[in-house]
Amino acid sequence: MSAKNPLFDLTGRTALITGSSQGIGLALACGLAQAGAAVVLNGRDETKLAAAAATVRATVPGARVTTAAFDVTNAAAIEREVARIEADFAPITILINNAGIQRRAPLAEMTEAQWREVLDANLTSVFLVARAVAPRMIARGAGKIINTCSVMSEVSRPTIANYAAAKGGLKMLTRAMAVEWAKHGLQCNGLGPGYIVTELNRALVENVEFNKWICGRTPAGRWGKPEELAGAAVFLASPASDFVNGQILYVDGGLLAAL
Ligand code: NAP
Ligand code: GCO
Repeated sequence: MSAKNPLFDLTGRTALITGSSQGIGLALACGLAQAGAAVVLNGRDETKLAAAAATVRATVPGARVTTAAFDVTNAAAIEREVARIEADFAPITILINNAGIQRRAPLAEMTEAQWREVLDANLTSVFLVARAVAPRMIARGAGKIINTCSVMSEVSRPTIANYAAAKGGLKMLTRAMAVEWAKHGLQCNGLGPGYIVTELNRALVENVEFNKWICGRTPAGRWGKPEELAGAAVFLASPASDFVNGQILYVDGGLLAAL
C-alpha cells in the first residue's frame, strides 16, 4: 500500500458533490473517496443515488458515503439539506458544484423555458448552493469550492447559447467567489472538462458526423472519460491547491489550445 502524499490526501475531509448520481459527478466522487474524502452524493432521484452510493462503495472499499436528494434550483431544499448534512454527517469542507443540464436549440428558435432551465440548473444553482455552504466554511476559516465549468466557458458552437452563457457566467462567478472569500481561507476554482462521454452527450456521441468532428477538433483525437477528470478535482480539493484561487483548470485533451 503506497503511502498517501499529504499534498493530495483528503483524509478527514467531506465533499458535497452536486449532480453525482451519474456521469462526471459520480466519477469525481469515486476519485475524492479514493483520496480519503467522505462523500455526499446528490441528485433528484433517490433510487439513482442509492445505486451511485453502491458504486462508490464497490470502487473504494471502506469509503464513507451518504446521499442527499435535492434539486439544486430549490433554495429551501438546499438550505434544509445542507443543514442536515452538517448536523448529521459532517461539516462540508469541499463543495463541488457539478449538477448541470443541456437543452440544445438554435438561438433564434430557443424557447424561454429552454433558456431559463439551463441558466437555473447550471448557473443560478451554484449561487444558491454556495450561499448555503460558504458561510459555514467562512466561519471555520477554510473550504474548497470547485465549480464544474466547461470549454464552453471560453467558446461556443451553434445550438448551445443558453449553455455557453451559463458556463461563461460560471467562470466569472467562480472568480467572484475567489475575490470575496479567499481572505477567509476558501479556495474557489473551476474545473473545465472538454468533450466527455456521459448521458448529457449521448446524442453527440452517437452522431457519426459530430463524433468525427470533435475527435478531429480535439488534439488528443478522442472523447474524454469521466474518470479522467478526477485527478484535477483531487488537486483542487487538496492542500496542494491552498494558494490557487479563481482559476479554471481545463481537462480537454488540448481542445482550447487548438484553432
Ligand atoms: P449527466 O450525466 O447528465 O449528469 C448530470 C447530473 O446532474 C446527474 O447526476 C443529474 O441527476 C444531476 N442534475 C441535473 N439537474 C439537477 C438538479 N436540478 N438538481 C440536482 N441534480 C441535478 O451530465 P454530465 O456530463 O456528468 O455533466 C455534469 C456536469 O459537467 C454538468 O455541469 C455539465 O454541464 C458539465 N460538463 C459536462 C461535459 C461533458 O462533456 N459531459 C463537459 C463540460 C462540462 P438527476 O437527473 O438524477 O437529478
Ligand atoms: C455540446 C456539448 C458540450 C459539452 C461540454 C463541452 O452540445 O456541445 O453538450 O456543451 O457538454 O460542455 O465542454
